[in-house]
Amino acid sequence: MAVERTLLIIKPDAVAARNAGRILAMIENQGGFTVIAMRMERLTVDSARRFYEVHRDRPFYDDLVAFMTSGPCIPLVLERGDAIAGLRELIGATNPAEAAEGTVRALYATNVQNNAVHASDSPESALKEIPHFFPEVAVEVS
Ligand code: IDP
Ligand code: MG
Repeated sequence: MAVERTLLIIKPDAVAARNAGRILAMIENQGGFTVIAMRMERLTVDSARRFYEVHRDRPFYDDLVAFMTSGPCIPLVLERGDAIAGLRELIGATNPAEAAEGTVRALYATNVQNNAVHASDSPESALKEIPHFFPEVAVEVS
């Protein structure tokens, strides 16, 4: 199982609800991920639009950008064997109503938009998303 790096964002809803510490504890203790980089920042509209570029034609795009810029978020780079698929499993389905019991989104998401966290969905996404926030951090594990 290859050691990988992936991007997690603790979204503005989870930060505002003071769930960041609980989510990070799940990531470290239950998920076994190592934190490689972490910062708190409030996204600019330009940065959020570029980050979610793939969704620009979806009806929820403008609302998503407004939500993601509504307050500070916490982007992190995480490392583990099979990190990309493993983190997606730990966070659960996009819609908390469909998220498996015990997943981050089942526990901390409010609805399909305000769903507590983002995680890269593939190696191709991680390759773009890690440098979006952390250009100084290597994507590949050496
Ligand atoms: P993901 O975050 O599980 O990868 P995506 O389909 O890539 O889900 O959507 C990106 C983000 O856009 C979601 O995490 C959520 O915040 C928002 N979103 C997705 N689908 C909807 C929707 O149907 N209505 C409102 N917001 C949505
Ligand atoms: Mg996605």
